[in-house]
Amino acid sequence: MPVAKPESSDSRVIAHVDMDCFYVQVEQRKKPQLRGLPTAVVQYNEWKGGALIAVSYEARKFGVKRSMRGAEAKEVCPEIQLVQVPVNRGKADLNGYRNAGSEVVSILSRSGRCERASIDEVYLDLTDAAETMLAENPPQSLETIDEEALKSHILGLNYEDGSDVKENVRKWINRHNTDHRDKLLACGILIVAELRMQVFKETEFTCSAGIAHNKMLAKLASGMNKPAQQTVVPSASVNGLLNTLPIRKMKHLGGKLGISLQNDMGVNTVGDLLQFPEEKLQERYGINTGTWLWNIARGISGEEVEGRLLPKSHGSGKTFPGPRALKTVPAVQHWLNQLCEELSERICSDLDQNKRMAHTLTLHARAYKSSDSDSQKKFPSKSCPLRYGTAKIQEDAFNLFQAGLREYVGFYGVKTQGNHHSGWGITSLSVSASKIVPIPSGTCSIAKYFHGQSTSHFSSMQPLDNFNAEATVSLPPGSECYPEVNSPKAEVDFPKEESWIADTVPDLDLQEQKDLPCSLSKMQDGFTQDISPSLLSGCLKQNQIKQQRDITKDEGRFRSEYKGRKGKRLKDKGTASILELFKSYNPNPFDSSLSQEFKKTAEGSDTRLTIGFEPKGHSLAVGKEKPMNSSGSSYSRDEGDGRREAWSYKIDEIDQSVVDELPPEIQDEIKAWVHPHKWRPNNTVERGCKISHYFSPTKKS
Ligand code: DCP
Repeated sequence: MPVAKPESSDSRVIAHVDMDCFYVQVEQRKKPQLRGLPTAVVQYNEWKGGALIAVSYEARKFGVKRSMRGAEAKEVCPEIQLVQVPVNRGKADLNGYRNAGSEVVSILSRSGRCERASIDEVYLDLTDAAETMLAENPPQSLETIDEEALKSHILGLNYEDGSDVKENVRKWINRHNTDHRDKLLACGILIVAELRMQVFKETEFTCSAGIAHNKMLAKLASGMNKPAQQTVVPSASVNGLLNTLPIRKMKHLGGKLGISLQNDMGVNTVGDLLQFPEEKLQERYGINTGTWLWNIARGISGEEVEGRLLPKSHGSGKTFPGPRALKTVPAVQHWLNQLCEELSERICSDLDQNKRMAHTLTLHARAYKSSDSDSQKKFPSKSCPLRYGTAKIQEDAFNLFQAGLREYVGFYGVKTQGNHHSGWGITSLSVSASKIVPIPSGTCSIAKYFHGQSTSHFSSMQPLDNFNAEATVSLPPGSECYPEVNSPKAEVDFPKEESWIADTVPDLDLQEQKDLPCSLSKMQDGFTQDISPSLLSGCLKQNQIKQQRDITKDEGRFRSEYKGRKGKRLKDKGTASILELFKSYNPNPFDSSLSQEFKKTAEGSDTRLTIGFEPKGHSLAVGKEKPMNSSGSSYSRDEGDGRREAWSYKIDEIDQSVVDELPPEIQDEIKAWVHPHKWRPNNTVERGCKISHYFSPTKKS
């Protein structure tokens, strides 16, 4: 829970933009004949016409609600148009909605810092734009104010005295005798109205918005007047808004904390919190939460708009309610394969388009045991380092599942059940890729020279002990109504978003921080440890590019060289390039005892990286491993003793310029070893110089 920074919050201009009945609008754009008709989008499901997941405002007038099934909706509104969510691999395919959300984000992000909060919600920090407008082009100087801005709802403005509402809004926007903050909000009104019109013009989608001095208030306001309207919260109206607001409606207060406030403190509305001094709230709920509660009661929130246009993680899931529960391991594997295929596609396209790499694969499941008194036991979520490539993800996810199942039913239960029903059933499955970070530019510049060949990934030999238990996911109540776990809000696409998402999916960031082995967490803090080789391997495979494997000899060499060696401690954890990392280690790169190899060994607190050049085999090799004992003093390549990875590249396959990026003394050594004709006369790079070049589906190997 963020601790508020009151001083920074009250002169900002923040907007929360929320698309109206989003999936319906996407479907109506595809089929314009549906526009204006009562319409709902239903999940793929034969039972009672499927679950409604989005309902148009025309249908809402008839009493159609999201909690209904298609058949019920038909009862209250016989003319309702039910549109099925697109289906792929036997599950809902949300790509069309995701892409439509991205279209909107790209428009909104033009005018200020933009945070994509869910598939159809965005926060904008418009402070700079508003300040500039106020300085250069204040509302009073404008000849006309657009109708869309005049339709704004300004909390606290009297709309009931019979006077011309739009005229009152115009006066409010044009006020001279007001403070700087309200003047900024007036500019915000004009900017947001303009943005919403632009979104409509370019995408045909309508959206609603809240405009306030912080994210919390903007979010509360955006839902107050829908569809296609905007609501403004001047600071003078904050108390009025919060006084009567039910406490459970506040972000973070929909769960246990909200219940405790109601039951233990008698707090039913946000305004009720005002009676408690900060110390009292701190005493009861701890320093941070106590301060946070004290602040929100006053409408104070220092939460920043993050400046993030892309999701923090990707997820793919499916539920199997009632009789559709999966009862055999092969059935689970079949569905896991489908989910992993989708996940793999998405992370590869993220890599291709955004140059971002995911680092953690997590499996969540819900299960029941029919014959067990311990039926409350949750299926443990599991995670492991993510390897690129559909087959690898499928293999790892299946291993994670088996590890989870062993824990859930006990080893004996898994062994004996085979293809037969043994009293357990899986009612939901999902896989997610998280810890997504941009590829550091230095590493990218190295990666581009590797041609995707000769990769080997030892981590496929990871023992199951390396998988980490996580808190079990709890799906939202009524998830039967939403058979696909991977609805954008239920999945982990945008895990930072609202309370019910937090209730639905564990906060992977926090969980993983806690549960990952420390070596991995530390490496992820400092640098991307697994950049080009496994990455190239996975995505090139995805794109049907032929891979070669010829590493065996070099692996063997690295295995023996790793053993017992000790490097220097990693000092600069923020190093972006893998070469930078190497440069910061081992001032004496040559180890005479290594004969015709040179090595650079980097040791983090418990992870070692080694780069080597093997002249006879004309190969460059990169290795990484984890210590076998907790003291970190002994490194081993024996199976089961930790995690290790190594890659090797034939020198013919490496562009000269990759060597040019190595430390000078190493360059000299390599060049002396390598046959001169292997090098071109200058440093030109033959192939495309962007990493995306290597993942383009049309590229030939
Ligand atoms: N969604 C879903 N399952 C849910 C909730 C939502 O699949 N349980 C999807 C369908 C929605 C989209 O996410 O169209 C956005 O959800 P919102 O809660 O923002 O609702 P809408 O945009 O549909 O309507 P509103 O205009 O009330 O925001």
